[in-house]
Amino acid sequence: MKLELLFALASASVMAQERPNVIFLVADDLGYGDLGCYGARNVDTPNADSVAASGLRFTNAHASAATSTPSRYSILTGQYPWRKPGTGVLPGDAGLIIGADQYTVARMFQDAGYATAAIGKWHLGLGLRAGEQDWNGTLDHTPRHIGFDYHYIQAATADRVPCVYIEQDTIANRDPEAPIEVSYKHNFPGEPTGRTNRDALKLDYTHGHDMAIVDSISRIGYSRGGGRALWRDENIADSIALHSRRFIMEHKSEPFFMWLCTNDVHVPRWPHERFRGKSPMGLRGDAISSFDWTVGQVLAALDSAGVRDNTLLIITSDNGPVCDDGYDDHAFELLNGHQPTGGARGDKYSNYEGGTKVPLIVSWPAQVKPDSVPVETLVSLVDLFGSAAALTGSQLPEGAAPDSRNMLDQLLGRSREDRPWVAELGQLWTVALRTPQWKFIPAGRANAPLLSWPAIGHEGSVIELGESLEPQLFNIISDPQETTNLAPQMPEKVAEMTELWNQVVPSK
Ligand code: NG6
Ligand code: CA
Repeated sequence: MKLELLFALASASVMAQERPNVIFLVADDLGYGDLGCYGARNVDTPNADSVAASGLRFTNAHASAATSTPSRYSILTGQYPWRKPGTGVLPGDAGLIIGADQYTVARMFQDAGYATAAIGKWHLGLGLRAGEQDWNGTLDHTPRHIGFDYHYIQAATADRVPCVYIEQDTIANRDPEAPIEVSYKHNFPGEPTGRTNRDALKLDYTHGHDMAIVDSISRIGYSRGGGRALWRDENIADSIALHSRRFIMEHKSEPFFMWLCTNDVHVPRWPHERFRGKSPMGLRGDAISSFDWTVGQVLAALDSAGVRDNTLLIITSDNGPVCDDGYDDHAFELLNGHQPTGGARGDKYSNYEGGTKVPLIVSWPAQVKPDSVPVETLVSLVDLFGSAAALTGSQLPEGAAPDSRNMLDQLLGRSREDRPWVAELGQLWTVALRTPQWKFIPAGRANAPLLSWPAIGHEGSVIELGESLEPQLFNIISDPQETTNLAPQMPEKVAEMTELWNQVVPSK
């Protein structure tokens, strides 16, 4: 072999080794204020805090939607959810909303030579046709078809049936004696529901969630069967951690990308006994402890695989926090001074900052110098795709990740240049715009400022959606809690923000 060729091969293999592993560790409904390093009270999160101490902690990071499905859709595809119909919160029998022809961040990593995995909460649909999945056979359109080599996932959320894990297109630990049936239209004859058997539930519901009973908790949707494949809620964090550790160990000698989504801290919150009573905040606080334990498991696996230094670990959340999300776990009553949004107005679902402002921690010991000063740069999770493409030096196909920018320098602490604006989708499909200084919520279609569920009236169940028939404008620098709508007195600013909105939000 020629000497030059040998050199070329040697340096290519050094390159291959140097490419960092990448983990997007995405919590569910974890608020900006829910981690110790972001000022949480009453709950300890030593693992997440240690990751922050080893890297960067962002204080102005935003999800592009205030609920899971649209937020996750935008991270994986680099396209805003409002550009594609059907990207709202999905039932558990929805078809996969990302087509095989859509270029995902996972596909990009795959093309760059990475092993790829999706582990944990999915909530982007499964199968080609909604409601027609062959749950007991092989699913025909899954994460495997959109760029993930491996998956071990919950179809939707823990509060939606089917309550089983899907691994490589089939139900994990499938019970041939107990095939599972799923319906979002009707109950199966003779099956108890939350409505009919409310007294038997170990966790009562406050709204919705009164259908199929699995593990003594009633859910959204109906199902029957499942047998030993059904999960037990208290073991979900363990199952997800186990499979992510395994994936890390199996791929320690090649670059890998892991889309690791915890079930914590989404409802129903039913963490393992060993987390119980860890915080005076009840089940929601204990679910935060459980989330932090998962972070610790990932760190331990990276350490024992010897790859921690060269792993880019990004910890964030899909949307803002909520206390009462349909189960009677007293999350609101037990806050004891803790502020899940870190003091921002609104919660999950909201166009106010509480809906989409998220924690964002970036650690890559080999390349990112730790900084104890928080990073205030305005960033959006929609840019993880474009930034990851820059990291791997990938050329994206025409039209891929249309809304995603390369913000790698910002994410690695090499630039403090703000994104000029970030866009945030609320529950009622209104898109708000944030610039470094201003927050603009255009006039909505309805005067529905509050999301309050029938038959419950306690304070913690009322969510401000931020929707109004009038435009709203806030000076985020001087009024971070969005208390004073400046729109009536600043028509020129409103016109300027409206013009920007018209340029960047509607589909082209
Ligand atoms: C809502 C559910 C809520 C939660 C949410 C999705 C009711 C009454 N509420 O419809 O409990 O599941 O959908 O949350 O059913 S997300 O984090 O996955 O977007
Ligand atoms: Ca969520």
